[in-house]
Amino acid sequence: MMLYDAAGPNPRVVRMYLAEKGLGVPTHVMVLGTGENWTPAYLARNPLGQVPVLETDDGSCISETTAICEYLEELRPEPPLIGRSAEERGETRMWTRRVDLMVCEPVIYTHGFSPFGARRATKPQAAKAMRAIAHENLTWFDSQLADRRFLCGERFSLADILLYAFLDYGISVGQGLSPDWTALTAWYERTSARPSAAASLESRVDSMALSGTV
Ligand SMILES: N[C@@H](CCC(=O)N[C@@H](CS)C(=O)NCC(=O)O)C(=O)O
Repeated sequence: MMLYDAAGPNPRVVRMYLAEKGLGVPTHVMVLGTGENWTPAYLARNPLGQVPVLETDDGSCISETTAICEYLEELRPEPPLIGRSAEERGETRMWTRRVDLMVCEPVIYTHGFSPFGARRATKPQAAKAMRAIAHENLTWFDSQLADRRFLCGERFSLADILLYAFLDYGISVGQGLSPDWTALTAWYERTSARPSAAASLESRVDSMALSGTV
């Protein structure tokens, strides 16, 4: 098994997920923008040239962040980050999908440039609108978190990891937390206090390349 990792919020989701599980996976850290992710060898792993990619022991390549986490969850269900029952899994996937569509997509475009080099489609003229959409959607998440500890109630899940990685990324590119978002800010602080938040920081990428235990 090999994780193709790099800077950016999507790979961070996988690192944070692995840290929550206490799992190590052999990791190849790529430097986006140098062209390493656009070589024929890498495009054979993911024709979109994006990270993360998880290459499994039989040579299959899984890309798309949440699909990688779903795959790992099947191999190592404990501690559960998607759910123990069909109902819990349904609830986690509902929130994960909402975060993906309502937060990840607008947040990634809010700064109007690509930190990953020229290939990633960016629309500087859309940045302002994307920032407004992200703000509106995060205001809705703030309202939803008013009466719960995590997105799935008491249960910390993949949906929280996804939201956290993209909020933190947003903060790093100037889309900070609004002072009006008291519930979301409390949730952010709760999640930041988890060891997996620090363990998944980019400065810690090398230490994630542990001996494979999956
Ligand atoms: N939908 C993909 C998005 C992956 C993605 O955009 N990854 C960024 C890093 S956060 C990347 O590889 N960018 C390089 C590029 O687009 O050329 C996922 O869920 O994994």
